[in-house]
Amino acid sequence: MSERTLVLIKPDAVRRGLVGEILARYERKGLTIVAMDLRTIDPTLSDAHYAEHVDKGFYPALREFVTGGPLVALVLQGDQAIDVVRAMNGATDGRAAAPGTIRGDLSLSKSENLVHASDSPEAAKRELDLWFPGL
Ligand code: FUP
Repeated sequence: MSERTLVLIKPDAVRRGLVGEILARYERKGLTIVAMDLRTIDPTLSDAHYAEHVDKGFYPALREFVTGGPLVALVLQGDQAIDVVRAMNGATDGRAAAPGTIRGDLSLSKSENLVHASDSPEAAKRELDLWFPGL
C-alpha cells in the first residue's frame, strides 16, 4: 500500500555535503519525492516536531543542533514507505546502526545522525501536517 512519510535530512548532513548521497539512496530504492524544501527551522517547530522528547535531558542540545543550520524536509512516497525508510535510515545511534544503512554507513553519533523519518502512520500524519500543511 502506498504511504507517505516525512523525512528530514538534518543540518549535519547538509553541512557535510551528504544531501545528494542520501537523496540518491531513497531515489534508487524507488521512493518518490513528493515535496522537498531547504529551510532553517525555529525552536517552535523543533518543539512541536519533537513533542515526545521536549522534557528529556538530551533535548536542549538536540534543539540547538536541529535549529542550527539549514535542513532538507521532504515527503517520500511508496509502498510501505514508513517502514522502508526507517529501515534504510538504521538505528538511532550511528555507532550501532547496521552497515548498509544511512546512519550505519555515514554517522558515528547518536545525536548527529543525519536523518529523521516518521515512525508510524500516526506520526507520519502528524509530521506531514506540521511540515507541509495543505499538501
Ligand atoms: P529516531 O526515531 O531513530 O530518529 O530516534 P528517536 O526518536 O529516539 O530520537 C530522536 C532524536 O533525538 C534522534 F535522532 C537523536 C536525538 N537523541 C539524542 O540526541 N540522544 C539520545 O539519547 C536519543 C535521541
